[in-house]
Amino acid sequence: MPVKALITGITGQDGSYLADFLLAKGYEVHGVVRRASTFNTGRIEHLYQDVHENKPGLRLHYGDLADGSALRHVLERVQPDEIYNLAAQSHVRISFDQSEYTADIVATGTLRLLEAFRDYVDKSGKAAKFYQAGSSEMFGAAAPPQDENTSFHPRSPYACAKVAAHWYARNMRESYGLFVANGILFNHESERRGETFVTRKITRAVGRIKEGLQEKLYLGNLDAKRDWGFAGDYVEAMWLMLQQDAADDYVVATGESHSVREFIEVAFGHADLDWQKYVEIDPRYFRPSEVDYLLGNAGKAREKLGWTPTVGFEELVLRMYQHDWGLAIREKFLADSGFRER
Ligand code: NAP
Ligand code: F7E
Repeated sequence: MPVKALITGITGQDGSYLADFLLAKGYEVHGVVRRASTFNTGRIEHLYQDVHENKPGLRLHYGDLADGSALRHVLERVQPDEIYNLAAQSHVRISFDQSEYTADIVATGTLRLLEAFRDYVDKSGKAAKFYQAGSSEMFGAAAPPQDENTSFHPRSPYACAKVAAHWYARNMRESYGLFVANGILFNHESERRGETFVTRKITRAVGRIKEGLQEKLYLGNLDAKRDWGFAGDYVEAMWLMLQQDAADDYVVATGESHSVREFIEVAFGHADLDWQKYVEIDPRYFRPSEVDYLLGNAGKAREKLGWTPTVGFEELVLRMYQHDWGLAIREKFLADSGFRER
């Protein structure tokens, strides 16, 4: 019998890489997807198989972290061995505009799923395991380098909600002895990153500017520093956390930090463009309170999980730029052929 995993947030960046990773290991993967009026499954399209033609390794179920009874139904139906809670309103800037919603999904939504998990383990008698997607944003204003012993000082509604979710998860472990692991992941990026996060916004713009499809790139604070890794590496750390004998909390990071300005310089450098001619500051992208400097110490993950990142900063930027330049070339071809407006 294959091991069964249930992933919330499977249509997101991390969910899609985790699904790739688990399917390659022979897992039966189940994902929770939200109903939307447009397709939201683009990142997992390559994994889709028609249920009528095949016995697919990947199966999708409608659900939402706002809907506790739907989550319970999915758990009962799927009977998973491992649950990865990746679903979230994950945009920090937007969490200032939608703070109650962010709290409902990120904090209370996690609690809903944890409570459903508790009852599911109780009824099924399965030694199922739970991964909670925590974030370096929880450290916020805490001085770098940050590790598992650093105190949280969240700086946004998103980060406050992630701190609550972290403690709900930890409390579930301490109260009931359930296997609940918290990952505290620093920023991780890829060519599947949402296009409003700063790295992808930059690499998309560089490709489009190079192809003459865009003239300017408007950004906010260029001085913020982040410890950026590759998402494909980070989903392996999630899985490793659930393969241990006991549940614990782990920081996952590269141990290298760069400013937004440095990211811009490297990305525009690949296109042989002078970034100063194209980048403009638009205060609308400033945050009411900023996280200035994140730099993770993943010593515990290295020692206990045997995890190390394989993609460094320069390679990450190059990978994203090359992908997005390719997208821009296609976009230009369609525009020049009259199939699409510039
Ligand atoms: P993402 O690309 O924004 O994906 C978020 C996922 O959550 C999407 O599948 C989204 O569905 C789903 N979702 C949003 N609201 C939901 C709801 N109410 N009910 C059910 N599903 C919902 O985020 P990501 O970068 O993959 O990150 C995965 C997780 O790790 C998130 O919890 C994030 O907060 C956390 N995290 C991310 C990073 C990072 O650097 N990427 C670092 C630390 C922690 P739709 O596709 O329908 O929108
Ligand atoms: O911002 C600055 C911005 O939105 C990075 C999420 O995955 O990682 C992510 O959160 C920095 C910030 O990511 C723009 O002010 C400048 O200092 O790409 P970001 P984030 O806020 O670090 C953590 C670990 C998560 O958990 C989150 O879910 O870049 N910045 N100009 C900008 N940021 C954006 N988005 N857009 C700009 O125009």
